[in-house]
Amino acid sequence: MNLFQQTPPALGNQYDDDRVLRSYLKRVLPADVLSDVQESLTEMGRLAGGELYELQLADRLNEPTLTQWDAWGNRIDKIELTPLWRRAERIAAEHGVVATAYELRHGSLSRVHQCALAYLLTPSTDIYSCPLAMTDGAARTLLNSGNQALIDRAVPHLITRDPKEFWTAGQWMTELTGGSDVGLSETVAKQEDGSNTFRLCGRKWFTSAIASQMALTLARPEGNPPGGRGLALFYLETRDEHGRPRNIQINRLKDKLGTRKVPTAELTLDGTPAQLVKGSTDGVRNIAPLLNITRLWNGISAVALMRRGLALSFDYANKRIAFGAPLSEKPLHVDTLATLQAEFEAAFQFAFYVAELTGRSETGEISDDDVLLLRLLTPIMKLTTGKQAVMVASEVLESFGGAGYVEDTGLPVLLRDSQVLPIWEGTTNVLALDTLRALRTDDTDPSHGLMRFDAAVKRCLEGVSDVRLLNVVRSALDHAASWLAKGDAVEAGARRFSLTLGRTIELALLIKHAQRTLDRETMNSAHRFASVGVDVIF
Ligand code: MFK
Repeated sequence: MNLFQQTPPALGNQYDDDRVLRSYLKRVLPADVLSDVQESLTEMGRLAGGELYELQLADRLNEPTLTQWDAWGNRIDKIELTPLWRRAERIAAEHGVVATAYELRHGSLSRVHQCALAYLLTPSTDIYSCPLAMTDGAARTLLNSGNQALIDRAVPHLITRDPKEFWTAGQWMTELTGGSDVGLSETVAKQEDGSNTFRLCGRKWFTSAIASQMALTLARPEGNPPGGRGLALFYLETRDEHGRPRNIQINRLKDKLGTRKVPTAELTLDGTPAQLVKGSTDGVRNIAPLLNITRLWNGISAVALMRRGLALSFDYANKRIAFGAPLSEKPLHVDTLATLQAEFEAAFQFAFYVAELTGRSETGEISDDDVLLLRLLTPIMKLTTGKQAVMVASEVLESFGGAGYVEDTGLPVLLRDSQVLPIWEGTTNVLALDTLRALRTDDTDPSHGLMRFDAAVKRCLEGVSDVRLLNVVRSALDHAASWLAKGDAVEAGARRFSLTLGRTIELALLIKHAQRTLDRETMNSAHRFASVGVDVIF
């Protein structure tokens, strides 16, 4: 009997095949820099589309495990990672997926190079980007803190390329009292007599990637006032020289919808030794550099997952015959994918623009105005791309029909993993409120912050003559300004306002890219994105 067999979707070299990434890097990197980084990206693209993708499919049913007790009744709280994550850790270290941003081989553009590596690695590792993001954020936070002893102790481990020396870092903020309202944290820090060491006591409720060697966390030194200002930022190492937890109990691993390779845990800190990172107050403000780096990673992960889904879907469309022709020849299917592609390209330009600004802020090649712009764009980018990733992942699954709903195709995980992106590192609503706060960072009048945003958008449009596209952007900007000026129900509308800003700057960046590269496909995506619409205020 000759039964029909469907050829499954396949991946090639994920760098070579990515028109959007290659065209973007060609525009922003000087030719000598591009030629210098090309080899590392080709290699990462090869791993992502080859060895790692195969391992990912084979590792599909494996999950991290927690063993709390040994055979003799000793509490050990041992975490075992899956083979995919063990491989990912080694590759990440050797290929400098954190290190590249700190080696500064190409100045501020090193951040762009690093984000390109992360973008290629992420979708084949079931969110190994989580520990890498926190590691990167911890390195940045420690370096910004000026605490030389902790910098000397930890940063070399966080930014090394040697897998034997490489540490990852945790970011322990969330407690039962709140993942968003961190100022309610109940963990107490007691100073040991006559020493700089504190002992932390409390419960951390949602601590991602618990296999890390160190963590940055918040706790309230005894006698400090309530709220975020009364918290302090602490550094701790999770295990002693024998590998035993340092007065930390791992109560259980979370049973989550997605990110199931990430060992996310509930912890009890029972006298955990820790050191102050920077002062004994203002913990929320002091941990903010970490938040901003992980929010950048969130956006890069969002575009990376969108790209993975679309790479598989476009490939499948050439292989799947329905109603007499491949899906790639069916106008409705092609139109559907083109709309998703436009969302992805718009999100891509935004996430990498924030990477550019982040790089410039780290090397000091940035104006005061752009520092404030970066502060504003980071939450907007994170919230906008997170929503786009979920929508695109859902549509990608649908583009496969029933196969997209079946676990052993490896497709459903794309949707489950994307769903975390609008949740962790600040939900859409919390970041919408942060957007309002960031508009006021240098001034009590938020319209001044919005004028800075307007100026950034208009810079993208210099030399653009397409009246239709210009009108879409201008009308969204005008609507945002008039809505903000009205001043009523600002909090209730903050999500729609922030998403409008996000989609508007995405369109402007897409137009800029099309204009500078004269790339017809990008211009088509810009028109399609504009047609879908950027203004969601009402
Ligand atoms: C795929 C890769 C993704 C990475 C994966 C990582 C694993 C994920 C594990 C987690 O989910 S960890 C938990 C993540 N949690 C959050 O992101 C918290 C969400 N909540 C917020 O962001 C709230 O807005 C916040 C906790 C910051 C509000 O707290 P408060 O106590 O009301 O703070 P407040 O008064 O707004 O701000 C205190 C100071 O910090 C202010 O400065 P000043 O003291 O000078 O006035 C703020 O301006 C400053 N600040 C707050 N957010 C900032 C910031 N500064 C710079 N950047 C920011 N983002």
